[in-house]
Amino acid sequence: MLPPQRSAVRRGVFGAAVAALVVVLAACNNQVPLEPDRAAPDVGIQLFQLPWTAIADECEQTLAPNGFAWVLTSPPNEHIVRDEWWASYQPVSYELESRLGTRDEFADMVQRCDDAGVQIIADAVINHMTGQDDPGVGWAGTPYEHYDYPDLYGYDDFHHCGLTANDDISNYDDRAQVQTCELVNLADLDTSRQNVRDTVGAYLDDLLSLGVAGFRIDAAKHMDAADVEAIIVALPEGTRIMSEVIRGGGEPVQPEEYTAFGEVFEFTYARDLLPALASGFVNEPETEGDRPLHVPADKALVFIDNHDTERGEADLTYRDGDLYVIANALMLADDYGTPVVYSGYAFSDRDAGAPADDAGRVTPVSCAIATDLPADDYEDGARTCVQTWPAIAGMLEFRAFAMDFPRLEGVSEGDAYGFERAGRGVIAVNVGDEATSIQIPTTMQDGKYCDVVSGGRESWTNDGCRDDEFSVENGVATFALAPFTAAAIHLGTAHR
Ligand code: LM2
Ligand code: CA
Repeated sequence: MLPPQRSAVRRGVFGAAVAALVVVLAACNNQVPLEPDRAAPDVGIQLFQLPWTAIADECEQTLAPNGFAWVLTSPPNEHIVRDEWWASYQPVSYELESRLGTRDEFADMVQRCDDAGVQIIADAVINHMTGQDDPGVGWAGTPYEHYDYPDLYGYDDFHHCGLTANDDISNYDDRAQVQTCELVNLADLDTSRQNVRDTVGAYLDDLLSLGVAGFRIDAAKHMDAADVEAIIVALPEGTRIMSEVIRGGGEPVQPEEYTAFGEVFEFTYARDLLPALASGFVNEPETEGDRPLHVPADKALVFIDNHDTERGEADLTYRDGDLYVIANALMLADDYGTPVVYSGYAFSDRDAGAPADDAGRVTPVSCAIATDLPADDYEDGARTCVQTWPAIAGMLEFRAFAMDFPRLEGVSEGDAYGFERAGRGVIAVNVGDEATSIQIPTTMQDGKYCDVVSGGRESWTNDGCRDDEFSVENGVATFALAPFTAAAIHLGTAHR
């Protein structure tokens, strides 16, 4: 027997020879290329309550390698001093000092992420200031009162709607209430005033000067779309705008009002998908033309959950392991909208902030060395590290190979479902609690393909598949699937 080192060398040489042979054979027989073109990355990820230094590390170590295009951060500006995560949503000033890091750390993160090819989208809380009735002092030391923020805003810069007893929104069927009364007592900025627009604009410009690519507009529904637009048009062209407009059936304020100047988060997407998955079936979406009750695909940001819905309406979250993976896989394989993956931390108390030091600074945690994910059980406060789940990275790879090719009609077989991205990849899921098999017609060449859900990114090695392998025979892809699993193959995982 050879000493281990030599045998490793031998295998290396042998492997390289086999790889070369495969390339030559493929070329001779005019078979599928092993490296078809990849589309430019488009998928974003929300890294909820993660400090700037940690996001910079993620950009370099996990996000860029796994093919993410951009990160949505939590709000970067000065906020009230409280332990709950939602302190971030009560602005005291626009100084870039928060429990997630300093201005310098934020600037350094933007730079490092940019260098790694990952853009930063900042969460912009511009509808309101704090919800505190008593005077206080913010995280960076700025004193404030409910309707008085030094050098920024005074009493007249806020709406005092006079439409409800305490000026709080109580009726979402009333446009004036939704946009000029207070959302849970948060002092509501009068964004029709030019000085308010200018002050907000100066804050956004400051973030742009540090290199951010754009903004999530928090609570956009609570601002007149014309006001948001007036703020946005003053920004440099190309600034990416993602308005958060929670669709409410029958409500007067609809997401469509906000698409003229940017993208919107389309809450309907998860609402269509998740309840069905959770009860064991998959809704075949309308794939001809626009999807009903959805904004046009090029305006839509789609997501399985976010920091609000994982504490509320989302039927599937990190807690649901397998089904959550299936939901994300279906989203990433889909041809509607731009997917936003969500990565937060485990919690049992909806208010609990991310783990922090004695001074209240949130603890930076790296996901680069996380393994065996998703975990069956996360301890409260543990980061879910969704960006490193092999299934997620594998599906981003699938998307890169398949996203520019049409989504074909789905196939259902019992609790299994799947579809092809024409000629480029096939995904199949089993949302039932029994093993099953499904056959999906495909124009992909006959042959063997490695699964990217179990095997992750680069699931094909010279030694074979890292995990599951599926075949296409006579134009049909066959997937034998364990309960609650997804599988996906694409041209880049072809081998023979
Ligand atoms: C959002 N989008 O429109 C954010 O995504 C969401 O997370 C924010 O709510 C909300 N809008 C305001 O920016 C969170 C959180 C609330 C929290 C607020 C303000 O979900 O629970 O409200 O941030 O921090 C908290 C208390 C609430 C209290 C309010 C004002 O839960 O009871 O109202 O602060 O002190 C009296
Ligand atoms: Ca408002």
